Order: sequence, then structure tokens, then C-alpha cells
Amino acid sequence: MALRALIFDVDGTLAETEELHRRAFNQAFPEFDLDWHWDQTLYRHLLGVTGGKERMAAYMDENGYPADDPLRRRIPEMHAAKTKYYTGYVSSGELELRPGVMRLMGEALAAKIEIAIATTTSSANVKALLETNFPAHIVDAINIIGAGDMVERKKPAADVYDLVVKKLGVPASECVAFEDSRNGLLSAMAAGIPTLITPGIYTDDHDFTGAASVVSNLGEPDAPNLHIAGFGAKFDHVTVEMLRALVQ
Ligand code: XBP
Ligand code: MG
Repeated sequence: MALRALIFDVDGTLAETEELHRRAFNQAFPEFDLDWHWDQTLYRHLLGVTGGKERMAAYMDENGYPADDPLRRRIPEMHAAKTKYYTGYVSSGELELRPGVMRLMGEALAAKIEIAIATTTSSANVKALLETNFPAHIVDAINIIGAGDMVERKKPAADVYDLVVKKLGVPASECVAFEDSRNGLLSAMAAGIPTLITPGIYTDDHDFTGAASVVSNLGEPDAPNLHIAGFGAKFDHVTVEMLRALVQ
């Protein structure tokens, strides 16, 4: 079995973005005369719902807002305000990539292996992260991006991974998905893609049963990662060589 493509999730996988998302939500709420404040404990719970708009609707459901509350019609506006703040934070360079992300992408390109993105977040957020944190040659090589606003059903549904695999035109079994959450793992698995997990600050307690491999992060030659479960115990950082063996 050949290794044809690496498909990366964004939030929690490329970078620890969720604290900036949480800050952006909290900055947008007062604009709509809401005294909502999502602290880290509440946000960890709310992250069980993927998609910012769906997350706000779930929060309203949990806090007694009627199904026909007029505020629900303002969720798209609220989400646009939040996205404006979030993309501003990202573009001002507040994010750092997780260990090994840039290195592995460079190795994949050198080995003529495709790189793609499959995320629940909005396209504007992906664009801001790629343009701010990645060099042009990598941005130019990422031709296939599946984002939350492109599919009917967000993760854990397979939709976004199915879309990306279809655009790649390769067998799902010859790709590797990189994820940080159970919802992301379930989505990639439903699409038939072997999945490597790097748990994030908000997902370290998730059940990753079914993952091909779970490691603390992708690691660097001079900054080894920790092997947690599945394939890869003899590697101290994730490489194309390791991934080729993983898909065999
Ligand atoms: C994570 C998500 C997103 C972000 C917020 O996506 O579920 O909803 O939390 O972004 P992934 P939006 O891990 O698949 O990248 O507000 O744009 O949804
Ligand atoms: Mg994620």
C-alpha cells in the first residue's frame, strides 16, 4: 500500500487554536448585549459540539432559550463577529504551530506526497492560519481544503473527509488523517482513513479507540514525542517513513 496523502485537521492539530476561538466568542458576545462568558471549563464541555454556530445554539439549548427565541436568528451575525476577532488574532501572529507540523509537511512535499486539510472551522480561519504561519511554498502546495462551511454535516460525520478524499482522487486507505479530538477521529474513521492522533489541551481526556496511532505531538529530531498508543512505539517523531509503514 502506498502513502499518497496527508490530511490535516486544523484546530488543536496544526496549532492550539481553541483558546483564541474562546477569546473571540467572549469578545463578540457583548456586541449583542449578551453577558455570556465561556470560561475554560465550560468551553471544554461546549467543544463536544463542533462548529461555532452549532456551539452557540447548543449553549442556548442548555440555558433555557426557547426554540423560537429571536436571538437564534442572530447566530450567523454573532458567528461573523466572532470570526472577525478570531482571524484578527491569528493574523497578528498570536498562534504557534504544534511541534513537527511544518517539518512533516516539508518532508511530505519532498516525497511528492499530497497535503490536504479537512476541518470543521470556517474557511476564513483556515486562510488566516495558512497565510500567517506557513511559507508560500507550503501554502501553494495545499490545493485541497475541506472546511466546515463546505459540507452539510460537520464532524463526527464523514462529510468533510469524504469531500477531501474525493478531490484527492486517491484511496482513503492510502491517506493518513491527523486529528486531535474524538469527533475528528470518528469522522476520519467513517471515511475509511487511518488516523494519527495528537491530543490537544482540550482533548487530552478523549477516547481515541480506533486510532492507528496516538502520540503526544508529531515531534522533532531534537525534541522527541511520547508514544501513547497504537503504531509507532519505535519512532520518537513522526516521519514519512513511519507513516509509510503505518499504512502497510
Ligand atoms: C474545531 C471546531 C470549530 C472551532 C471553531 O474544528 O469544531 O468549530 O472550534 O471554529 P477542527 P468555527 O478541529 O475540525 O479544525 O467557529 O469557525 O466553527
Ligand atoms: Mg481539531
